[in-house]
Amino acid sequence: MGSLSPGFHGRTRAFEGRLPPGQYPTESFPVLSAGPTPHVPTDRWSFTVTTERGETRSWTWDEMMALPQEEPTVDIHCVTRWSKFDTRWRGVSLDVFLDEVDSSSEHVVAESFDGYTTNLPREDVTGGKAWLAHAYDGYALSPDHGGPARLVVPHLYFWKSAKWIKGIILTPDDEPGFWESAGYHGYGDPWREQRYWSD
Ligand SMILES: Nc1nc2c(c(=O)[nH]1)N[C@H]1C(S)=C(S)[C@@H](COP(=O)(O)O)O[C@H]1N2
Ligand SMILES: [Mo]
Repeated sequence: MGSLSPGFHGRTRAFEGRLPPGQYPTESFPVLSAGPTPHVPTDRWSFTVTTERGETRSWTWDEMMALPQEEPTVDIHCVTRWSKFDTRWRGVSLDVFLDEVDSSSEHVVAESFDGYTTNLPREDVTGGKAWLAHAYDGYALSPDHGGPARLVVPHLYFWKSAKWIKGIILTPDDEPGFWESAGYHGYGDPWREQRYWSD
């Protein structure tokens, strides 16, 4: 106990109830990428929602930036056990995009420019719970952290927050993504410690 600074105790108390089991708080912002960082210029960027019937709706960068913008401040939790409190993003609620398509699918797969995929229930990316974010802490999102735009789904482990997102596919069935096919949990609730298949 003697090795902890007084500030640490104050901080711990302020964040009481906000640290999921098995996690530790960090001030830094680690970069976790399965492969090299793709560089996607915004003039060639687009975001596409595809329905189960193959119908698509796409937005260019400028069209996306003209949509209503939100500034969520949220806690994020990585399955490698770091949690970061009060991260500040700017972007568009996924509701805005999903409201534009006609689909009865209850699952989605997020697809990224690096080939990464991750599956989520539609319920978890609607109702004000998920954003397509293009700025972090007041600045354009850096390529390492998923710029020009990434998914932010703070209530699930951070691997669900696809960096360099290029689209969302609506699927009738749950289709495991990159990490979910490799042993990570299909849903990934940090509060229930759903890290691996066996959890
Ligand atoms: N496209 C893509 N998205 C990704 C990843 C990735 O490798 N590729 N890694 C995931 C993992 S495991 C985590 S923990 C977070 C890390 O985001 P950060 O690098 O901004 O901390 O991004 C997630 N999104
Ligand atoms: Mo991760």
